[in-house]
Formats: sequence, C-alpha cells, structure tokens
Amino acid sequence: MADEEQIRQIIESFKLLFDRPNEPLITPKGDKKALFQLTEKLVPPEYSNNGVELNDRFGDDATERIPLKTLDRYPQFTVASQLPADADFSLFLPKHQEMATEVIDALLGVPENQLQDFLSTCVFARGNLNPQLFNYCYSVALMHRKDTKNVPIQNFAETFPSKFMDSQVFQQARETAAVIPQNVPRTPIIIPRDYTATDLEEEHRLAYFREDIGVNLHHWHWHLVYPFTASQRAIVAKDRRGELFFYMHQQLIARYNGERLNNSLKRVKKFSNWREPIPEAYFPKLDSLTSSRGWPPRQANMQWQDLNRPVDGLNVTINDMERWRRNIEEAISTGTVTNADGTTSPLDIDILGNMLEASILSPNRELYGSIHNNGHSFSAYIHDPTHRYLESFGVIADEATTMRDPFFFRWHAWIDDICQKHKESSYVRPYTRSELENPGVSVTSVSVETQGGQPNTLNTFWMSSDVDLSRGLDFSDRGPVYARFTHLNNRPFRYVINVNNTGMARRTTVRIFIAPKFDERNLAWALSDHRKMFIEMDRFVVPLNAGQNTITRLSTESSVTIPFEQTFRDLSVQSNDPRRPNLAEFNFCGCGWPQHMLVPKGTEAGAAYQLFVMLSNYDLDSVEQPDGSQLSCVEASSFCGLKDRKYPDRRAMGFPFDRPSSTATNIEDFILPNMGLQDITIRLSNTTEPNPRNPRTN
Ligand code: CUO
Repeated sequence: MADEEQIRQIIESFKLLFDRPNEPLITPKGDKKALFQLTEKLVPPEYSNNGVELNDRFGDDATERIPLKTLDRYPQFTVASQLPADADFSLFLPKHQEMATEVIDALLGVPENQLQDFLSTCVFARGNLNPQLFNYCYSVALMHRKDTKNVPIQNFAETFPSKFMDSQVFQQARETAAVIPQNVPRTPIIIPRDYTATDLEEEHRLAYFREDIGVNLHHWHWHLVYPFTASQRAIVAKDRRGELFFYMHQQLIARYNGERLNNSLKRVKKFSNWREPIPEAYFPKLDSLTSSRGWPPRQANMQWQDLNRPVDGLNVTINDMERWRRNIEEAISTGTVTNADGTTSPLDIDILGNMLEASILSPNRELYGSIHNNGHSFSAYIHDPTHRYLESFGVIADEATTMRDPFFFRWHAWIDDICQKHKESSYVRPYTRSELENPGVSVTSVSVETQGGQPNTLNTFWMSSDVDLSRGLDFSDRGPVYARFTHLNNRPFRYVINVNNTGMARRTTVRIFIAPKFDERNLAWALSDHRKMFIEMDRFVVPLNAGQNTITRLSTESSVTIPFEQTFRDLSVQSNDPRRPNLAEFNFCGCGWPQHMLVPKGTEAGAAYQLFVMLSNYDLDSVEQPDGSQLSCVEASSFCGLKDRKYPDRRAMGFPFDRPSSTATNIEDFILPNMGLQDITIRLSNTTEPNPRNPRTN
C-alpha cells in the first residue's frame, strides 16, 4: 500500500513540473505550495551561488516538501543547453530539432520504473533547459514512457497562455493577482473578440476560427502525439502517420474553406509560386512570456527569401525548395519513389506525407528534402531571413500559434494540393462499385434533429468561457486568475438514419460528412471539387439487424472531437471526475478536434449544406488489432488514431471522398443504396451566452 501511496505522490510531483514554466523550481509549486528540495546539482546554473539556500528558505512557506534522489550521473545536454532560457522554441528549426532529440533521448534513457531517478533527471533538465524546450520534451517523454503514462499532460493554454491570447491580458492578470486576495472572487479579464484586426481586412472574418484557443490546442497536441523526429524510430513510426499528417491537415483546409464560404470569401488560394509576394499580412498581438518580446508581425506583400541563419541551423534557398518540389512531383507523376539506397518503391499517401513533412520516415531526405517544415520557416523568417536584426520567428513557426496566421492555410492548401495530385494520378485508381457498395443494405432516410429546433437544421451561437491563467502566470501571487474569451459553439443534435438490411445481421461502419451545397458563386459543385469540401463529422461501427434498423447517434459522441472539458479542463478538477478517461488516453486523445468547433459557423440567414451518410461494408473496413484488445480512445480516433494500436479503419483516410470518382460528376450521382444525402441548414444565432461551467459569472 505504501508503494501505491508513494507512486501517487510521485505522480503529483511530475504534474508540478508543468507549473509556472518560467519560474525556477527554487520556489514552491502548485496550489498547495509544494517545494522540491533541490541539491546543488539541481539548482539552475544562474542560481549556483545561493540556489540551495533560497530553496531552503522557501521551505518555511511550503506545505509539503518533495525530496529528490541524488543521482550518480546527470545528462549532458551538450546541444540543448545552448538554447537561451529566454529564446522561443520551434520544432521546425533543425537546430531546435537536434536539441529536442537530445533531451528526449535522455529522458527516455532513464530505465522504466525508476521513477525517482526519472524525477531527478527531469528536475535537472527543467533547471538547465529553456522552458519551452523542456515542456515539449517532457510532454513527449511522459506520453511515450510506460511508467509515466498516467501523468496528465497539462493544458498547454494554461501553461503558456501567452501563445493563445492577447498580450494585454497579462498586465491585467498580474494586477489582479497582486491586488485581489485569493479568497475574494476575481472578476475574469475579458479578451475582446476582435483584437488582431478590423473588418477593413477581409481575412479578419475568419479570426474566430484561426485564433480559436481550442483549434490551436488541437494542432499543438496533434504534433505532440505525432513527432516527426526522434532517435527512437518507434516514437515517429506510428501506424499510417504520414497519411494522418495528410488527412488531419486536409480536413483543416476543408473546414477552413467551408468557413470562408460562410463568410462570403472564396476558397483559400494555395501558395504555389514561391517567388511571389504574399498579400496577407498578420499582426498577432501576442507577447512571449518566455522572451518578453512580442511575436514579429508580417507586413503585406512580403516575399520569401533565402534563409541563412546559422543560429537556427538554417541554410536553405528557394532553389532548394524548388528542386525538392520537382523531385516530389516526379515521384507523383511516375508513381515511384527513389529510396536513399537507390532502390525504388511505389508511392503511396503514407510515404508522400512523410516525404513532404518531412519526417525521419521520409524515404530519401537528400532527394525530397524537407519542404513542409522549411515552408513554415521561410514564412516565419520573412522579416529577418539572415538574422541581421536578431529577430525571432513569426507565429507560423510554432505549432501552438501557427494556425492564427492566414498564410498557414495558403501554405497547407499547397501541401494538400500536392497530396491531391497523387490521389488524382493514374497510380491511384478510383473506387470500384464493389468497394463503395454494401450489398443488401439500403439507407431509406437520414436526418439531423436538434431538441426543440427545426428539422434538419444545425444551430450555432457564440459562447464566452473562462480559462485559468494562474499556472502560466510566472512570478505573481497564486490563486486562479481567469481570462474570458468568446468562441463559436453548437447546440447538441443527433443523427437519425433509417436502414433496411435484406441480408443477415452484421456490422457496418457509419461514415458521416457534411459540405456546403454550393460553391462561392452559388452554383452546384462539380464532384471533383466538392469531394474536397466534405468534412468528417463522425465515424463509428454499429451492428445491423436483419430488416429495418434505426440508428441514432449524438453529436457529442463524435469520433472526430473531444469534449470541451477535455480541451480546456483544469487538471486539478479532472482528477476528481469519475467519468474521466484513463489518463494515458486523455493525453493521447487530447489531439481530437474541439467539440465546440464541430459544426461550421453557418450564417444568420441559414447556410445550405448537405449531409452525407454512408454505411460501408465492414468486411472491407475492419482492422485486426495486434493483440485483439478492446479499442480505447475511440472518441478522437479520426484525427488521433489509437494509442499503441493500428488506425481503426482499413480504408484510406477520408474514404470515400479521398479519391476522384470515375463515373459521378456530382454528389447526387455518387449516391448508392447504402448512402444517404440530405439537405440541411446551418443557422447562426448571433448572440453570446455565458458558459454554464464558468467558475464565477460576473
Ligand atoms: Cu501542422 Cu504545417 O503541419 O503545421
């Protein structure tokens, strides 16, 4: 029993390493003021004179002391310690990747089940490394070590709130923390809805999507679960990760394009001529609490320039990019990849995703380069390509902030287009009827229902929710300090699908998508474009009885999303929730799409959408899991996959819309008996409601 109690305590200690990332561990951590007892070796170098003494003095104030094991050996961090404590960190930079690899190796190198050793190693790492670098490597290590998978990874928006909201909030937050005692209710600080631009800038119509905290958390978390580099290959080589890189980002573009149409804008224009000026400007209005500097903006009409920044390990030209691009285009047009050893293999979407990104699984980094990551860097250093002004990168180089920038979508629209060229090539054949149909199964009707609402109508509205900044509010008094932000939300609804099964009882996969009914000119779509606009709403397996069946499914059960509480939840609250998922799943599935963004905004007048439902042949869908165990984390499996398992659907991601059709020219022609199509309306109620979960509504 003592052992269990010890393990519980040590897990609590691991959680505290996330707290107040810019503050050294010399001071107490967490709401309960727990103090790590530092030895000389464990105090940060800049406190080497007096760190132990200071740490000891804080002991008078602490409610709990955490003893730390003294180790014979601590990691070296030869490369990683070169990143100054006040620098920003980006995985897109080769130098930073090298640093992260070194740290992750060291953290994973501590033998499993030596938790005291691991804790001391992490405390040492936290004291000696840049806080953002530490946070990333520590999160990856917790997620991939078997003995720490029950340590919850802290909500990144709480740890590094400055990456998610207007910098003006923080001065007010410090004032609140200093002036208002913890036992007096603190009024939330309001984050205005329109703080990055005005309506003079038409791109600003999409700010609610690009700057959504949950959307950015999703993207950060996805890349945390799917790193593209590590010296332990298994961390990167997750089942179909290259294809998932394509699919998750394809869905981001499809969702973004749908939102653009709802805001009377055309689909995003892919960035394909890399020498042309970029008309989209972006002024992020974020400060970094790590560097105490603002994130650099991008003026309108700037251009990519060759990058030569030795400090970041970056020396890459637009010519390099164009050469890699030609090689990738050739791989697509010949359907063949040349591997690093000179052999060839057939190209598939999984390889293409890894080639483009490029992850360490890329078959030939020399030939195909690193286009996607460098594209982020070219855009992020547009203002200082040679480090002449000692400037850091723009928001587009940080996975937690990149989606705020309109140019992110132009860049990823190009990445997506390259993947679509492969899907449209003669090496990927269109689906045959037998792959699409499900003999004996016919869908007789599909609909969506909202309680008390009109039939086949989805309802969206605005909501104001509170997020606690105190865990990321370094060097200030404790107690929660809330910021209140406004975000899109949707009323829960359900799908009702009537099916006639003339065959035997069996299973089927239900695949649900929606797309705008008309294009930007208000004309019906050609299927070749329409298929790229369908966003996945849900995918699940159900038993079908012989005869009539009615399948109902709640929108809150979607396998694309995670609940609002999981996107935002304060982890101290979470540990008391009996319905909480097992924590390893919580960490892994955190990359799901936020529930509050499941339904596109629509319009006040009502936007015309089409609901598409397919009941596919389960014999072609099912996946043998290696140990036959029950699936876990199904709630977010569409974008996250399953932890330590195969992706739970044998079909290509995005099926049946991932490939062009050889026969149908519009969606109506595409429909087979096992599919259903229904016109629906998405109506926005342009009012803001307070979130009933807000701790205090003032
Ligand atoms: Cu997710 Cu470009 O890959 O940001």
